[in-house]
Amino acid sequence: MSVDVARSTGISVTRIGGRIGARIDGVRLGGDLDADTVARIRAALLENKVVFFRGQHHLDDAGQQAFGRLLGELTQPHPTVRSVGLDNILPIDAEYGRANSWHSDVTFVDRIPAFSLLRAITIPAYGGTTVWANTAAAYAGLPESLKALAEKLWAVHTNLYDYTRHVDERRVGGVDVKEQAYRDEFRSDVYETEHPVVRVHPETGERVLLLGHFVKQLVGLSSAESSAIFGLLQARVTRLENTVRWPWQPGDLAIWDNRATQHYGVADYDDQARRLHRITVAGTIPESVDGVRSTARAGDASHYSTVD
Ligand SMILES: O=C(O)CCC(=O)C(=O)O
Ligand SMILES: [Fe+2]
Repeated sequence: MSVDVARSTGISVTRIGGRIGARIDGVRLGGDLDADTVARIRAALLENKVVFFRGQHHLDDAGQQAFGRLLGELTQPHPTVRSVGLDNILPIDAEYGRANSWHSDVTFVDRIPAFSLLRAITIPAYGGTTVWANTAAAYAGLPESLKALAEKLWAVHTNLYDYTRHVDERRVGGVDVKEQAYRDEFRSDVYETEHPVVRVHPETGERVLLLGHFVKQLVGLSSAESSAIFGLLQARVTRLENTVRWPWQPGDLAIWDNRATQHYGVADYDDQARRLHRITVAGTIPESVDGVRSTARAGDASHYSTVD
């Protein structure tokens, strides 16, 4: 475990996993943080892929957004889900659905968000943790043969794909009305984007695997071939050694580098209430190792976030 105390700001960064995850202490988050502290948080985030802050009870939606803007321009809450949004906030509420499948956020558009900031509001008495996986470490750990294969592959990501496969087991045979309305809205506009399976991270230069549950098919392969190769590479991402799990408390804030991680909300809290508020910082359009950019095949995400 490494503890690194910054001279000027007094914040400390403590690793909590071998490949991903750090807790940051000694900082009160808000829109008024000095540039040095923001730079240290950003550096810790890029290095550890997900960082956690405890005890940020003073933060409200406005404070979360003001802090988020120090990391970059915020996106709209979501490309299609608007009715539940407050300003730039997307509520993540057990009432609407459960994100219990591995994904990076919003990969079905061309401009994948750079960072997601999730703040705990109502947390169940047991269960409801979230797990993150490091997609840069997953790439780095591949044998040369699989790196070479992955670098040549492209994948079609869509918001239509597979969403219904992840029905909460309690509701098999009938999806609850609120949840169905949320899903219908989620799919109200169809987005389809071709992304490279290996992306060059725009800030760190690392190569990362860009996969997750919005992938529909690998370009030029049959469905059977796509699922076999997707399964092989995705399993490298989600290996337990490659992950960190966070037990939420009210007042926690997590920030992840959405370009270098996937995450999974563990749906093991029965009927208890659970609510968190998410904002996302705008990102750029991915580039392959050959410098070829992702292409939108359907849907225009220009209202969601601007790209340079
Ligand atoms: O509910 C969770 O733990 C994860 C939710 C999620 O996928 C997100 O906030 O992007
Ligand atoms: Fe997510």
